[in-house]
Amino acid sequence: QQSRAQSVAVLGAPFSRGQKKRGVEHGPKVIRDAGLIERLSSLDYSVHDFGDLSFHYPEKDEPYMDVNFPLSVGGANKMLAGAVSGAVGAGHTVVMLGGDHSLALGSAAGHARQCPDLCLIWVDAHPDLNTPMSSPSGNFHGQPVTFMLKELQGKVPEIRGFSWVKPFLSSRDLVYIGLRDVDPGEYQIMKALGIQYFSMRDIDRLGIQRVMEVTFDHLLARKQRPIHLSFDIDSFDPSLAPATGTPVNGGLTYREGIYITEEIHNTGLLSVMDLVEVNPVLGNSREATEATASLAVDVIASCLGQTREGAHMSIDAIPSDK
Ligand code: NNH
Ligand code: MN
Ligand code: MN
Ligand code: MN
Repeated sequence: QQSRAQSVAVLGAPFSRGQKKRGVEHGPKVIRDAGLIERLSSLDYSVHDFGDLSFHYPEKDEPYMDVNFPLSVGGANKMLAGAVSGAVGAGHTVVMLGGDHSLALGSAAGHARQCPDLCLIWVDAHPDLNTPMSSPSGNFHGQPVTFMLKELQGKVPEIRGFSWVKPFLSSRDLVYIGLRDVDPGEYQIMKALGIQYFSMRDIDRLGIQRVMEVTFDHLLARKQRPIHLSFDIDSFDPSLAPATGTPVNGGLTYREGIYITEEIHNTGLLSVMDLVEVNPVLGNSREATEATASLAVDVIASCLGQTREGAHMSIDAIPSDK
């Protein structure tokens, strides 16, 4: 049942206009500098590093309702969608390095072009389910899921830069894990659509093992399908991932985070993953930044089969002195 794809494509998306803090555009660089490519190569994948996309920005990009930089965000995501779709189509398992979480829209939309039956696991302190009317911040990184959901079609305004976006996901094909900072408009949508979610409180009650079991029952019991994992580093406790834009206390432990990713790997169905919101400028020290980047590498490696038991290593024979 381990249908391991032999090749991984790494795609950097140095984009930060989905929020207001500078620095998150350096995420791809610091995650690479923390040894990502070497780690993936050691897991017997052939690793194709596609480098970083280069985005161009319109000179004038006025806010539209509660969406800042609509043309930049729409354009970057459109370009990313093409790149992800191409890489999945070429047979790669894709690792998208953000950048801020607005990029999940393009990443998942591109994935859906190749795999219309994908399901989405969103690991985050936040559901990123605000609308251009409900966003408290005007930051699109708090809104990308809204634009994916078929049930919300017609409920969100048309925005310049977003005409290419067609909702592609049913709310029943989405599970949230790690939530602990939910805005009123987001809560309303989660409840109205009956979205399956596991808040940090749910993880406290059920344990992470049960959470993953119910997650896969919910998404995969009816049929096996490709998984899109969108992993926001702020799902972790800020003591582990300090270098991020909107840290929230009481997050995932290291072991909970790694258990989530190990279980996702074990399904054999991971097709595309996003690792977003690593912002090296926001670590209080070099150590804090490096710890966050190195955590990101651990998450990605674990998604791709690194185990805590050594089972990912291949050995020919027990060394002997003969
Ligand atoms: N919910 C807030 C907003 O809409 C914060 C979102 N920030 C995130 N999301 N980092 O994952 O702006
Ligand atoms: Mn997020
Ligand atoms: Mn978040
Ligand atoms: Mn494996």
